[in-house]
Amino acid sequence: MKKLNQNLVSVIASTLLLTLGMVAHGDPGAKKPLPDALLEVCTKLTVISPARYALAYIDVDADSVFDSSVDLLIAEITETSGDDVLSVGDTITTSSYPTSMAPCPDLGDSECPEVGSFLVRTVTIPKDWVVYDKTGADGERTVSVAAPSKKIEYSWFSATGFAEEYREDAWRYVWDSSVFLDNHAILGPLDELVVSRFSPSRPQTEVAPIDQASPHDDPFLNVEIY
Ligand SMILES: [Ca+2]
Ligand SMILES: [Ca+2]
Repeated sequence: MKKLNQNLVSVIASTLLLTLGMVAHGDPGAKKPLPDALLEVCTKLTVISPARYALAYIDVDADSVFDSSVDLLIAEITETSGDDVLSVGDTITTSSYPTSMAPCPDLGDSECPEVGSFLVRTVTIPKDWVVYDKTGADGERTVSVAAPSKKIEYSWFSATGFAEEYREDAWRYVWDSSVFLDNHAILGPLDELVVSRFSPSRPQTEVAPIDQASPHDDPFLNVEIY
């Protein structure tokens, strides 16, 4: 995450220097006085994406790289609290989810018919929630965000040496969980997909549990922790 923030600072610095440099050298395209130039810089800063701490997505073109113009966001956490570390006040954003293990039959084509939509798309992590980012002995990274007593929990698990998983759980009278899991190293190689309409992001479509034995890194789910 530090690397990502350093990149952000680098972009900000470059933009600032470029704009001020144009003003200082009387560039004919930069006739605005300095305050307007600074305003222009501030406008540019607002469109730079905030740092991202965890990401789950459907890799529509199966290239293992998240491109928001092609791939489909499942869920992410981004920096919105202003402290540049994963913390309360950051934002969970959810969007789409796979309803089958092969939601995009024509890879490379952005058509991806077997997807559902979450109804609750944005959560600013409240002050009394617990946030953690840990690395297990097996190298697996986990980012998890939970309400008190874990009555609501969102979790991202990275792939290294274990499973790749995004899940969200809610406790009312029973556990209502939506689970997207690719390549469980101990149980499998096993992929699992189950969607409950009462998990925290309120998926529009329920999906009964689907399992498949697959040793591959399948594109219905990719998880990155930064
Ligand atoms: Ca991709
Ligand atoms: Ca933060």
